[in-house]
Amino acid sequence: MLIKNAPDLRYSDVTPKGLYVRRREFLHAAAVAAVGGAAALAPGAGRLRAQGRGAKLPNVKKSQFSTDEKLNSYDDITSYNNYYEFGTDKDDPQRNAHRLVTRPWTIRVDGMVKAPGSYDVESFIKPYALEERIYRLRCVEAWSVVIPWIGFPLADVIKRLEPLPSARYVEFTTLNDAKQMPGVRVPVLDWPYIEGLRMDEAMHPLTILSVGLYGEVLPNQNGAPIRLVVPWKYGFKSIKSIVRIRFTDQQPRTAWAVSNPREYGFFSNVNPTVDHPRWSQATERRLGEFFRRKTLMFNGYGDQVAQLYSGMDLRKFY
Ligand SMILES: Nc1nc2c(c(=O)[nH]1)N[C@H]1C(S)=C(S)[C@@H](COP(=O)(O)O)O[C@H]1N2
Ligand SMILES: [Mo]
Repeated sequence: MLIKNAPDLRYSDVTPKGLYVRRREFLHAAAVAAVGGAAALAPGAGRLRAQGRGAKLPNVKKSQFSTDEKLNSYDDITSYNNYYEFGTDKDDPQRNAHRLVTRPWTIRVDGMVKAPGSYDVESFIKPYALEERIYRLRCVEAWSVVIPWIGFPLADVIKRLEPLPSARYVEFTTLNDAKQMPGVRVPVLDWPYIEGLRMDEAMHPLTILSVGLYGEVLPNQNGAPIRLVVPWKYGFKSIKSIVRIRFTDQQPRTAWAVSNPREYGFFSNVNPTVDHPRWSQATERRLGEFFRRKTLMFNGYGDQVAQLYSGMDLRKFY
């Protein structure tokens, strides 16, 4: 039996939650490092989190659009990330994203829209009721995760902003600040990170802007304070830490398609029958699982979204 110190207080009674969670992880990480070997390299294996967990988000409704698949753990979702502004290794975002200052945060809305202007993120999100949306996310690199996002439909935002009838696409831009984001000093992409959707894709009820996950404010490594989530497309369409939303009649020049047009198209719908030039897209590894799974057309959301692409050759428009 453990001999307790007097007074009989647990560490958690006297320490802010963020600190003791980190201390526990530090002890766990130290133990894993001492054991060494493969365990230390497994995704999410007790790596140090850059930050404590976020503030709880109140009044979150459940959604009929959620999958009932097993969720990935908070640790998987926040320690194995792609966010190249903070480095290209999967654990760079969780180590570096604490440098991002997410309040105050301004979102510029411009282009073909009735209500252009700059909005503080707090007032930008205020009109919308928060929902939990449990979605699969399929990275183009053939791994996937199930994430309990919190957010609201992008369609509601677009209706409120009132794009002009001439607007056919929405373009999104991520912050580009070398002082906070060490990765943008490296020319892996033509910064800033830009993504875009056709207007009907942006208005689809599955498309959301997310401000949280697992009941809490979005961790920086997952794209705080606000990011896009488009569950039937490869993960790179789901752009993080948005500072600009632009309505346009031209197809946006998205960062990945500009950097390598042969490998990354504008549409980027999950499609197990169209391989990436350097690897197969037929199967994927769900984080935390050993055996590979078959990748599903439109990431399993075909019943809801296939009609958006009727008559389009999805080999040509990849
Ligand atoms: N600004 C920005 N957004 C981004 C990325 C990025 O590097 N920069 N990576 C994308 C990729 S490739 C994926 S798979 C998802 C990963 O989201 P997650 O880390 O929240 O799981 O974010 C996407 N959004
Ligand atoms: Mo990705």
